[in-house]
Amino acid sequence: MNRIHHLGTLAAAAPLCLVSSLALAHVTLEPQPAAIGSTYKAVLRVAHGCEGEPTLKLRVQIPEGVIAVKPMPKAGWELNTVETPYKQSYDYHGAPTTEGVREIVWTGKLLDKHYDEFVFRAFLTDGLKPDTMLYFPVVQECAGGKADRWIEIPAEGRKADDYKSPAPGVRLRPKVTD
Ligand SMILES: [Cu+2]
Repeated sequence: MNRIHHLGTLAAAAPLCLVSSLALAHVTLEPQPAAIGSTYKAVLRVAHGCEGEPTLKLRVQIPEGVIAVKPMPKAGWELNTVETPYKQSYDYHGAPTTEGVREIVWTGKLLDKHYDEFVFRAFLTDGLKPDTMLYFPVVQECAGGKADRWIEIPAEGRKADDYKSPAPGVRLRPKVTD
């Protein structure tokens, strides 16, 4: 995962990342991988704005099967959540859980020349499939009405690198049993 970020940065005027194969240059998630049946501390990394414009809002969609989501408040950023019922009831440490955060919205300002991280924690329920990628689509809204929609979910057998605006994802590993 040790790839060079944005070779294109030196080519200043060009819209960055449009044809980049450098997945880490977009909005990405770490750490990797994450174990099913555990609480995952997700760190969303925002590497740049939209074609040079500062980021003003980050909207993160929580996929089904990911519950008990709690975003970490961030100094200088307004934090909102959208809470709706899940498609089914999930077991969360023995308690049936039927609703929770499905979308996180941070509103603030991040210049294109800066880097920042947005954190939330989430429980990865047993029904998720090991050895697959779990995607969290993100919409990045920027100044000047610009936006980057990191919502492309790679098809089976393809990688984030194959797409222009891949959703950030985390590889799932099997539940740890003892
Ligand atoms: Cu990028």
